Amino acid sequence: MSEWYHEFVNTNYQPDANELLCLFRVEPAPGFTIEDAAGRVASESSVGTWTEVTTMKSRIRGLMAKAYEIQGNFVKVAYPPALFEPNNMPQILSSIAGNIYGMKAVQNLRLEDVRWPLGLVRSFHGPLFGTAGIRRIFREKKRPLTATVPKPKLGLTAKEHAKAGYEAWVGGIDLLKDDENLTSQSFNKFRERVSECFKLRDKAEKETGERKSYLINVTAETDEMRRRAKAVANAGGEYVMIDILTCGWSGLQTMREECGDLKLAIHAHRAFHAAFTRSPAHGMSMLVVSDVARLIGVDQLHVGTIIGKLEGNREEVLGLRDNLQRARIEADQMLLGQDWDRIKPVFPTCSGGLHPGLVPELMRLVGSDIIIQAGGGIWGHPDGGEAGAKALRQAIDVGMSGGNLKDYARGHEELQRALETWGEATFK
Ligand code: CAP
Ligand code: MG
Repeated sequence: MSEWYHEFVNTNYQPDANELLCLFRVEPAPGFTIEDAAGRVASESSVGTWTEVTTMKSRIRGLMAKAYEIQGNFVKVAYPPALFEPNNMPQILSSIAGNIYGMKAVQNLRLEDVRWPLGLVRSFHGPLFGTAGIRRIFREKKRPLTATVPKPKLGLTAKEHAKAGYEAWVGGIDLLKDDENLTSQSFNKFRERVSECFKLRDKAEKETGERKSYLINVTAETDEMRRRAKAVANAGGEYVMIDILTCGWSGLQTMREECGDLKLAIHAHRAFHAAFTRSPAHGMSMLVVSDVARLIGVDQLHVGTIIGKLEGNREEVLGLRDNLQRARIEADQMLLGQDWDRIKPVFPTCSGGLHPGLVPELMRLVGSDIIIQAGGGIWGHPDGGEAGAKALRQAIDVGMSGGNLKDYARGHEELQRALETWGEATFK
């Protein structure tokens, strides 16, 4: 019995629109050609294994994936749709992002992009609200929405957390946000945090006349997440926040169902992504993560800042923004293209090391149809959180008008103090 991996390579093959396509960056291990590696990737991610088997049937040949294009280290593979169970993301990823990463024949392997056929796209919900629905909640059509995470990340009590939220809300912030590692620890219990924060949220709304909300982190065991989401809905909340990668795609699919029933928006935090998205040689691109999150149906997702404290260059951040917001992605050398059909846009969230001195530049680079999250950039303000919040809104005013930060700061004390503390920056 010989290996049959090469039967999964056919560079004359023309995939059809119903097939799922993957773009892989493949680095063969010593002793293997790119064709060897490409055949193994297509085989082991569809129906094959290391040897021919007597149980093979001619009809199953129709399910074989095909490596149909090899350019340098880039390999495109086409997958017949019957390989996949509609609306079952873990199954799909166990195929196209499963065992293949561990094969000896590849030194490194990275899934760069996926084109999802309409049959699969229509089996997923997509976002419940999406960008437009979220903007309707806040009755805010143009400017970036704002969010803040009270810092330090952990240790504040529920009362202290709520008080910080109140200061930020009356200072002009739209969204209070929990940190990715704050759930229901002894010093800040979830249900106490719900009652304390929504009480002060209602007070801040009355005083400011603006809609205010809270990205409360419900990350936990799945049934507990559902119970926590119910508690948020009962308290009049509009959102839950979920650490989508540490929870896993099954948990997220369950929560999309639950939030659909409860009419709650989902803010997706991507903690853990850099463990497999950062290496350009091995893992999965954040672009594919954003596909999966949009299909399952989060309303907001972190995309990076280009100019903040966390990695993510201009090309990546703008690529994520476009992939989340556009109805259609055109194919090019590194993109397979995507028709997002009726799947709503996801609100890109820029977060990580942001402060007022960076905001106009961030908006020049990424635009204003974003959510801007600043934690340290508000709670590090020398005059406290409310002043920090005001400084952030003032910086956004500069970004919207295209004005000059220093000039505007002369008439705005909070911004002036922020610039004295952190300065301003431009992207070269
Ligand atoms: C930002 C943050 C966010 C990161 C997530 C933090 O705090 O709360 O979790 O932005 O990264 O814990 O670092 P600061 P990303 O505003 O104080 O920096 O947005 O890249 O997913
Ligand atoms: Mg955080």
